[in-house]
Amino acid sequence: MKRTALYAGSFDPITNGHLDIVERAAHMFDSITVGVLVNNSKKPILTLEERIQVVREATTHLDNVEVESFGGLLADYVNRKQFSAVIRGLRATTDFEYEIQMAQMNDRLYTGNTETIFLMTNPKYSFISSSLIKEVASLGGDVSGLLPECALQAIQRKFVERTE
Ligand code: COD
Repeated sequence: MKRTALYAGSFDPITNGHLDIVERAAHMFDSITVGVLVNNSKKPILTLEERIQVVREATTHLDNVEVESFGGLLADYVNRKQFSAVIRGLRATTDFEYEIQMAQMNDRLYTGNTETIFLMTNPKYSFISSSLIKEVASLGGDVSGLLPECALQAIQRKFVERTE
């Protein structure tokens, strides 16, 4: 049986921390689907299409990674596609508290044998978050090296559009 995994998130934008998790998960599974959340209460700066496009561009070097969008309950999407696992990244104990709640709630909702797998962040990416990158970039700070080049360009375009 093929081992398939979902890595879901807002990816607004994808960062090098996210990408590191995708690359490591790609070694562990036959295929990884990066699921980009459609309805986002976090009010994303990038449109859904832009987030998908940027994730696709950032993962072109990975043969077994595909990118899709999903809306509604993550568990419904997982049950429909029958993923073997859902991958999550852990940066700190604060992530853990939120993540374990989500994992346990989802576990009640999964109809198959899907497992949630946590990968610890690479220490060099542990301080990176999409929201901090956006805050620093919006105030003119240098965030290069923290996210893929295509993602950097996408958010920089947004900030330029906003000031025009
Ligand atoms: N290093 C390692 N991992 C990282 C880093 C980093 N620097 N930054 C982020 N990550 C990890 C996160 O911990 C997370 O696992 C993943 O990458 C994605 O991160 P985000 O921030 O882009 O995405 P989230 O956490 O906002 O995504 C949340 C979901 C989309 C999974 C969640 O909102 C969801 O499931 N929504 C659907 C509705 C639903 O089912 N709700 C009920 C949940 S029980």
